[in-house]
Amino acid sequence: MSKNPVVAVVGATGAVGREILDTLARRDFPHTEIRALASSRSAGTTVDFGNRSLTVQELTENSFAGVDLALFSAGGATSEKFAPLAVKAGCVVVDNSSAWRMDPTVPLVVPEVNPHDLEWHKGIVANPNCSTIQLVVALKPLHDVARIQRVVVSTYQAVSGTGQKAITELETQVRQLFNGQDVENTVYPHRIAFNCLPQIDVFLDNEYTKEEMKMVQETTKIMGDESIRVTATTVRVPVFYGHSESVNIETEKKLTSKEARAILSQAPGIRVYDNPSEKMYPMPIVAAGEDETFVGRIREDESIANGLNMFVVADNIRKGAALNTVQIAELLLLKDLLRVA
Ligand code: NAP
Ligand code: 3JN
Repeated sequence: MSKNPVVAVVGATGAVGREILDTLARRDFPHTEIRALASSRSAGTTVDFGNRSLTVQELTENSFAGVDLALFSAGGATSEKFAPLAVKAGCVVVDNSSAWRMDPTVPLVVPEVNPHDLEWHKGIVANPNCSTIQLVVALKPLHDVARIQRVVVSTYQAVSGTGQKAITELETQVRQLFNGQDVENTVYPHRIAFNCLPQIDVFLDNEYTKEEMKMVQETTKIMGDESIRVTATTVRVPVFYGHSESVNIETEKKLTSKEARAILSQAPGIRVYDNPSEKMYPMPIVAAGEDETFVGRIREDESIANGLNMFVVADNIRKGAALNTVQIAELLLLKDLLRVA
């Protein structure tokens, strides 16, 4: 496009929306104007954009007039209603919710993995679930060399994945416990402070949670390979920022841990952080506030012929949401795809 785009951030007051604004400013995203949109609850308040303040406007059906690019993070219901209106107004949408992810007409993109899928967008591009993003960033380079046949993943997910209310709930519960007060839980079904919850989102008919099935389905769509078998267990832990994953893979071709380390060291978006003798391995306190996906504890699975284990950690609000969204936007601009076909 000949001019810099007008950009709308939908859900600008939320945990992800604020990080999107910060990421746009930090990466100097070319723009003519940035519009901060949220519900009527926060209209008139301000949000930071670099060293400026933006006044939040209420999201309405007319919000997209003159907007070229809309970055949505206001939940699935808002995306379902407003993304098609934005596209109709001539805007390209990058959507953080699950509303469009499994729609076969919508590309689901992680720039390090399947940037080519952006070419066929029809106005909406979906950003995957945070747990899926960091998983596929680590899987893709290994798949390209050794073909992954099966993935077993268990997650340890930070409360920021649930949004601002959950961050406050963990802080409040820790304070209540230290002050000998009764602990209240409103966001999660049980206390999250000093606890682990093997439930993220609702349970489905197959006894998995919705978060687990998002990981299963999104992974094969992004990797473009339906033959990869994936099984997941997702767990909420009392961490503020940074999702961790214990990942076991079975490959067609044998990879030694040394070979895997070398492949991952060359891969985009990955920082191999793996020196056990120095007690160096990925942790949420290492990855929080960083852009890369950290991979460590790389070792051969001695129980099978061609298997590897690794521990993968990323900042769920950055690479898991805001950064991936902005990277998609950057590619759309670079490839001149900021137009509706
Ligand atoms: P959050 O902190 O609760 O923020 C929600 C945002 O959505 C706020 O800006 C809120 O505005 C806005 N909003 C809610 N209802 C709205 C409506 N009817 N119209 C306009 N704006 C509305 O949540 P979050 O953590 O930022 O997550 C937001 C969404 O992003 C999630 O629901 C999810 O779909 C997606 N997400 C994706 C990932 C991922 O894995 N990629 C991770 C986290 C979140 P007000 O301030 O006015 O209420
Ligand atoms: O719980 C997490 O760590 C990630 C949460 C993501 C999330 C939260 C509420 C609604 C999503 C998502 O992105 O899958 C959604 C949703 O849009 O379904």
